[in-house]
Order: sequence, then structure tokens, then C-alpha cells
Amino acid sequence: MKKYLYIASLALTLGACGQKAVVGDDKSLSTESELLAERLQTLQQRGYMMGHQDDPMYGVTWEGTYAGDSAETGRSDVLATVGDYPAVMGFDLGGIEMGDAKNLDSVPFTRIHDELIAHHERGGIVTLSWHPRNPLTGGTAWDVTDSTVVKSVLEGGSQHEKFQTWMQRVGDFIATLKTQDEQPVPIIFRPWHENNGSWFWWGQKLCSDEEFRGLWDMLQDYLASERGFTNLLWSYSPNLDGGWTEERFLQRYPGNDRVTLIGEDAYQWGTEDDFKNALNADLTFLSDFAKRNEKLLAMTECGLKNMPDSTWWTRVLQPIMDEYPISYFLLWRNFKEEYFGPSPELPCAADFKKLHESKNTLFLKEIKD
Ligand code: BMA
Repeated sequence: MKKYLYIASLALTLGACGQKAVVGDDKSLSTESELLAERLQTLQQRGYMMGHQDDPMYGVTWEGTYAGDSAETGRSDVLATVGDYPAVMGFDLGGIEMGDAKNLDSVPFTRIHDELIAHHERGGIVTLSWHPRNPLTGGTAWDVTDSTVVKSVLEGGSQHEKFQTWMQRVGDFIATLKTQDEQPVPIIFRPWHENNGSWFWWGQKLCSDEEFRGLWDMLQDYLASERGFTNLLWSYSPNLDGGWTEERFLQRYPGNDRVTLIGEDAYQWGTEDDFKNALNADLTFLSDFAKRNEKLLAMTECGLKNMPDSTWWTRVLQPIMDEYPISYFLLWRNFKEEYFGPSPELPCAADFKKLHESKNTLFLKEIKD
């Protein structure tokens, strides 16, 4: 019932502002993911959403799930700083493929399950990434010692069977992500990210273009077709590049019929000027590509590690985001050794409050209805 009310109110909203109802021609979009695409499209007219990885799991000064499956549910550094949750929360599936009880950052999957559903039920939007271990060497996602790894999981490869089990475990977990009334939770699903770098086993130098696309298609065909999930909105998310051309971008792009959201992970690791120049160049290309191909655009991960510059958000990031049709930006996790978001006691808290007060930044309360 809720769903039909939602569709009706969405139709009214879209009708009222004259927006086209459907984003692009992604053939994997289905019931819940299509509604999510439309919701994202509508919200983007009002501004960009604030997102945070592992937001309710642990923070700059509290261990949360690192100290065990603590009872501190609902705690959040963003909430403590500005009185509202992020609009978007990100969680990671790394470790699910091994049958582990906790992910690669020590967060129990039972807790990811509960927090992901809780955020959806409070009106928020959720996104999942996956840092699977290296199926060939047994190392982590960052083990790039053997460049035959992608080939090994494709059909005919030595790890193909094992990888089927890995995908099955991902599917089994996704199948549990349902509301109390058994509705699948819509999820922005973002596998094989930062693939234009060579620090993950699916990276640029680790596989050919065909092998990368084979990897994408194998996972997508399994989850969308074989398992029939109707709640996954697929996001293609390379890393900050600084030099995209259409030709280079298309080399590993899964295709308009397989993706609804494009974006990139953009951290400032070097100088501010280098970051600004690269990000502006990339967003100029990506926003044009998104417009021409009817895709949504997001900063799928971003941040400045440990915030050495307490005004970075409003001085560096915000003026750039203001220039482009961005759906959301997701700050990476607040772990005590590496944090990217705010926390009340940090010098950057005041700047984050300014960001929150800006009209075009959307937090949970602003997207609820
Ligand atoms: C990386 C770092 C790691 C973490 C991984 C997955 O960027 O934050 O510490 O394990 O993401 O969340």
C-alpha cells in the first residue's frame, strides 16, 4: 500500500515540475530501482544530498562496531554535529564473499543489515560497495600481485566456480534487505569502483577492457537476471582522473543499458589546486556525458583525510559541487585513524554546519517527503 502512495505522490511531484519520469535506458532498472532513479532525479532539482560511509557504525571518538556489535544504534557523528542524519548512507560488503560474520572494517553484517533497512525506513537513501578479497591469491582487494586474477574468475578460468559462490553470498545477503512489509530496499549498487587506478585487483593494469566488462556483466547478469533483484540501481564509479576523454571513459564503461548513475571517487591527496583542476575537468566531462546519456551524476566517494584544512568543505568542495548537477556526495568513513566527515569536537565542525545550512545541501530531513 505504502508503495502505491509513494508512486502516486511521486507522479504528482514529477507532474508538478514537468520532469521526465524515467532516467535513461538502463535495462537493469526495475520496480524499486526505477522508483529510486526517479526519486534521485527529483531530488537533484533541489540540490545535492550529503552522504557518509558507515555513518552509524563508529565515529572519530567512539569505537561502535569496532568494539563489538555495540548497542549504540542510531549514533552518528553527522547527527551529533548538525542535528540531522546524512541523506545517503554507504556500507561495504567486503568479506561477505568469504562467509564472514563481519566485513573488512569489523562491522557485523547483521548490523549492516539492520542499519541499512533503518536508514531506508527513516526516509534515507542507501548505497553498497564491495571490496572482495582477491580470489586468485587469497589476499585483500588491494592485492595486485597477479594480473591474471580477473581472467581467472571469468568463464573458463581457474577461480570461476569459486567466484560463483562469492556472488551467491552477495545475492543471499541482498535478498535479506527487505522492509517489515517484505518490500526490497532500493539500493545504489556500486561494484568495481576506482577501476581506472591499479590498486584493486580489478584495476586498470590488472585486466583488459574486455575482461573488466566481462567481470561487470557477470556480476550484473547474475544479480539482475539470475537472482532477479529489482532493487539495485547500478552505479559506475571510477576514480578522479583529471583527463577523461570520451574514448577513454567508454573503454570500460559498462554501457547505457547497464548503468543509471555515473560518478567518481575524488579525494584531495595532493595540493588543493591540483584537486580543484582535476575535479573541475572531470565534472565538466562527466556532467556532459551524464546529460547526453540521461544518467545521474554523483561524487560517489570524496573527502580530505583527517581534515587538516577546517574550511575545506565550504571553501574547496562546495563551490565546485555548486557548478554541476550532482545527486549526492559521499564522505568516506569516520574511523579514528582516518576520518573524512565531521565530528562535534573537531575544528571543521563549524564549517560543516555552514555546509548543512546551505539551501542546496540536502540532509535526511530535507529529503524525507
Ligand atoms: C579504504 C580505507 C580502508 C577501508 C576500506 C573499506 O578507503 O578506508 O581503511 O578498509 O576503505 O572501507
